[in-house]
Amino acid sequence: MVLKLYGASNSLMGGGKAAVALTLIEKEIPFEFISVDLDAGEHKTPEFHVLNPFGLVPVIVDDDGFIVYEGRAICKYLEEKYAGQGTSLLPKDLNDRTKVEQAIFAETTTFFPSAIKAGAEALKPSRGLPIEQAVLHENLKKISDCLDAYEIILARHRFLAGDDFTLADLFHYYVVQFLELASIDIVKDKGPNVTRWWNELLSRPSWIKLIGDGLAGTAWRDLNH
Ligand SMILES: N[C@@H](CCC(=O)N[C@@H](CS)C(=O)NCC(=O)O)C(=O)O
Repeated sequence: MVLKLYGASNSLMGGGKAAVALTLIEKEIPFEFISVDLDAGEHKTPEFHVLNPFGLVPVIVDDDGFIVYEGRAICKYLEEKYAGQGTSLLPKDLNDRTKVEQAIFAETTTFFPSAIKAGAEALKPSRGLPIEQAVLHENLKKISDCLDAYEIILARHRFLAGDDFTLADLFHYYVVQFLELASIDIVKDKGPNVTRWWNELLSRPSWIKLIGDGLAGTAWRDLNH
């Protein structure tokens, strides 16, 4: 049985779907994408709650039947299980690994929540709702402050936790397309190192392949061939 990735059927390569799909590609793990129609409530059925009691995507069912949900946990599991193949995304050395963990906590607790709140606010008019400017600005400021800290870090090395691309960088793909959809350019007017790093994420070959091939339903199958 090939590993199955359950993710939202919409074309937006966002949330955990992006991070998990990118990890699968980086790790050269064959997988089948199972499209879940969130609008139709396919993730709220008793059958889906067997996969994830929280009724959320992404979820994977590994080739041995092992089920994992929570995007970041899935990526870590894949890295550890398939440590010997593809890109290495977590160092073994304790200090190096702790640098990755610290960058992941900063992403998860600071960068990600601000990006989600800013994007959601900016997209309100598409749902016929007015933007609450104070909320938008508060969260844009939080992103900006976070990127100022990243600027100091990225002046020291190429990626967030050293000179190698790791899960700490990869988790930022959770919001790349969401921010684009909301027309929020987070690196506009930011420092040279943050801009270099962000552009490097956007032009990473695995990401280009994912958005190029992955957005159309049928093309998902091509990723594995
Ligand atoms: N903490 C979870 C969040 C999962 C999540 O919120 N997934 C969204 C799609 S990106 C979802 O399933 N939304 C459907 C809903 O809220 O009903 C993770 O990182 O995997």
